[in-house]
Amino acid sequence: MNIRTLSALAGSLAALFLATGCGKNDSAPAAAKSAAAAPAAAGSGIVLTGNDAMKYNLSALSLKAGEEAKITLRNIGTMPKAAMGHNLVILKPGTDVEAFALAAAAEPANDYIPAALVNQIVTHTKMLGPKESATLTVTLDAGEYPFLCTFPAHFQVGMKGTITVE
Ligand SMILES: [Cu+2]
Repeated sequence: MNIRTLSALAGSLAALFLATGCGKNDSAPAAAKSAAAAPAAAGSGIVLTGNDAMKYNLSALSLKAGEEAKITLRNIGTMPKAAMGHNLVILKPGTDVEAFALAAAAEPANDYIPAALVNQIVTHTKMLGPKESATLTVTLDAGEYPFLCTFPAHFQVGMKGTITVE
């Protein structure tokens, strides 16, 4: 069944429900859910999501010092990458995050990674579009590591947090 058939089917189902006044229409959401669930299988570990409201689902992460960990970022939004991309940039302890975010926002040609400040980065994902995901594998020493999304204004709206490693 192709997309056109599906949407035609969804359309006629919606028309049917409108006509009959029946409010139960779980067929279309079920299809959407199974499509969105696919990236969840991207390995174990911490799953961080970013959405169209410029929010991560988590702001405080905890890891054990010296232990390898996987952190996956999933963009669960639907807006185009050019308008609502998300990344995950982990910075070294003590970094001036605000200054970093400002410098990053000025470098769209570099995927919003500030070339002059790469020495402040532990690791980072690429900028992700809707339904994309990326996994970082890290082994960190004890400390407080700031993280953020460097898409313009997202840090200022709250796409930031701290990884506490003990
Ligand atoms: Cu973002």
